[in-house]
Amino acid sequence: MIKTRSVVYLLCGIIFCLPSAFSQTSRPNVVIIYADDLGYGDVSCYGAKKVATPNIDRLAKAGMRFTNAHTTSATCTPSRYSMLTGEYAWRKPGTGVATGDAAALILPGRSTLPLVFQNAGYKTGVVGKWHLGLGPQGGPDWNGEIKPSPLDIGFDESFIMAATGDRVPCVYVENRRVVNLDPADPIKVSFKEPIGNEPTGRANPERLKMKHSHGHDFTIINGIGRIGYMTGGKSARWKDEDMADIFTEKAVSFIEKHQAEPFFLYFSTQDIHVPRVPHERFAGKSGMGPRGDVILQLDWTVGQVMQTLDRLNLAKNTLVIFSSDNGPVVDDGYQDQAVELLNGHTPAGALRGGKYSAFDAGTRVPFIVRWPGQVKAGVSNALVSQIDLLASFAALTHQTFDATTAPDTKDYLSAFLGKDKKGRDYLIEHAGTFSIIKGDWKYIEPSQRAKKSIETNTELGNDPQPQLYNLAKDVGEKINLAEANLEKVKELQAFLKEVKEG
Ligand code: NG6
Ligand code: CA
Repeated sequence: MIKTRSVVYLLCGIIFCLPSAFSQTSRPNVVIIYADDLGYGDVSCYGAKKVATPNIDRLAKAGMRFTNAHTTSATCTPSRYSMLTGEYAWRKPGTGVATGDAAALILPGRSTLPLVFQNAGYKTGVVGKWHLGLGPQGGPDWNGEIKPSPLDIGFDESFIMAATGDRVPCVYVENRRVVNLDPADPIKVSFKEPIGNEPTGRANPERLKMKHSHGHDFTIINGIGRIGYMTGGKSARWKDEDMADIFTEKAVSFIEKHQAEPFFLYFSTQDIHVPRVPHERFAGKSGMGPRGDVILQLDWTVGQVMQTLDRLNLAKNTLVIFSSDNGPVVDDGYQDQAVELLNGHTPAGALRGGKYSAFDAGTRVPFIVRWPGQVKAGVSNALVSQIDLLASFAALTHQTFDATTAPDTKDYLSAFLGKDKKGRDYLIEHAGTFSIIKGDWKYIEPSQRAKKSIETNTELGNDPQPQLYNLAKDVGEKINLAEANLEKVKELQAFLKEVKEG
């Protein structure tokens, strides 16, 4: 009798608990804070000693810190393309680093990460760096309506810069329009030939407040030479020093505005990409020059988002991801003393290579997931890829997606939530050259490309010979074991071929 009664109580309990448990755990707010060019070793919770990132550390302390999380590519555009579409960028030609006037790379009519959330009834927003092209073939009309834009592929609201801080046009785009544009002073942009007669870094170096070390010698905007020519749009031009404040303010107001409904915010910071121009609150504060200062600024940004979630009582029901789009680079084209003032800091931690590299520092990045009550605090060594966020969040929010347009994303939700500590069986990295990680092994395909970038002083991981590393024993990829393990090389070669053709 007692037994029957307790079973009945138990069943009633389950039935009554279900709706609330279901809604709590299947519709959390989701915020992805996506840093630019932040290396595995650039934050203190990943071992940095020379620079402190207390807010990012606090996020890590309350959440799961991943040690083996990857972007799909060692540069921005392809990493973001893969994360937002669930398709490896290398399957689609033209997804390398995009120019500032590139046409939209992600077109309407396919599954996307924001669309998964939109279909699940979320309000969706993107703030910060886009770098996935805008407008039709031939590029966007900067002086008119910008379409396609993020609004056409799943975002309800958008406040972005088109490409990068170092590429023209140096203006913000809100939804379909350039912000503060004076129609009497139209914007023209060219990446091919000079337009207008504004000074350039090449012709007028005396006008620069930050000199270039390589490239970046076209139109000077705010005292900084950029990639590409721009004329007009004077009232719309950004001031680099204020950019972190402006993007953070937009991210915070998006959260405030949608606090009463589920929301998804893709907050893609311009920090710590070049040009590194901190606000005066951070300038000179790290002792490592602008590169260190913008790490402090990035940490402040993360703190502002966390404070907002606390203030609005949303922290508990918000899943926050913090990560980066590719590995670190020290000299990426400006003389900003990043090299001289590094002061023993190791942006890639114990990893080899960096941004642009087939070695692991190219794609292995900080990755933190915080979701109080749902994700235990700790460290996970699971092998995870940002490409799987689409399928995993579709699983979380009980949505389906079109696997023909998003063929490479897989549901690894339980790995992202820190429950499955193994993650993927294999993972593909791309830096022009392909690599595959499977179990403890990493294979880098033979490549005739340069072994080193002289400009950025990065080991690119290319070698005409096959490379095989045991990451469990040799995370720094120092000892090439290919010759002694030809069977393993063959196995991974065949497997990589299969994935490429699949
Ligand atoms: C390179 C730029 C580099 C950076 C990179 C893109 C030069 C010499 N170098 O071509 O400064 O802008 O493109 O970086 O122009 S990413 O993080 O957006 O992929
Ligand atoms: Ca980047």
